[in-house]
Amino acid sequence: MHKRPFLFSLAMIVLVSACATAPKAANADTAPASEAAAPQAASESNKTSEVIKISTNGKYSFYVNDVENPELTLKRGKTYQIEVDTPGHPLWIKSKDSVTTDNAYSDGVTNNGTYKGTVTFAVPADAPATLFYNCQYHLMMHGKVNIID
Ligand SMILES: [Cu+2]
Repeated sequence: MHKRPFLFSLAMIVLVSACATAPKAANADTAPASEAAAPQAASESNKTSEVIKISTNGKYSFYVNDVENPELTLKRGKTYQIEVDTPGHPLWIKSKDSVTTDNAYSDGVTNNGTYKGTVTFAVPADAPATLFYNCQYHLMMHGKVNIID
């Protein structure tokens, strides 16, 4: 007697799941051609979040995609997961290009000052046009952060 209700429930779950995913698939099939043909770059920049990986490559510089101390351009209203792997070089988002923990920019920033982990930066609508990323100890490990709309 106990087995049948269980199997029935299982069947219902499968049925409900199938129904829930069906409309999505149908929409994808009927998406307008213009939308389907949207350039890859445009859809990338329109995402609400993005991952940025920062390392040191064992040197006294920060690297993003193998570029040394690059200028970063971030958008207001977008959230960035900055994956930091820079042992010995705590990374800070700052309002002023500087060493130590001074001038940390904290609006929308979680885990600022890490060297191993993720600094999350949800760029506020009122963020200034220019910020910086800095090593806590070495001034030559730094870069400019351009904030755009
Ligand atoms: Cu450093």
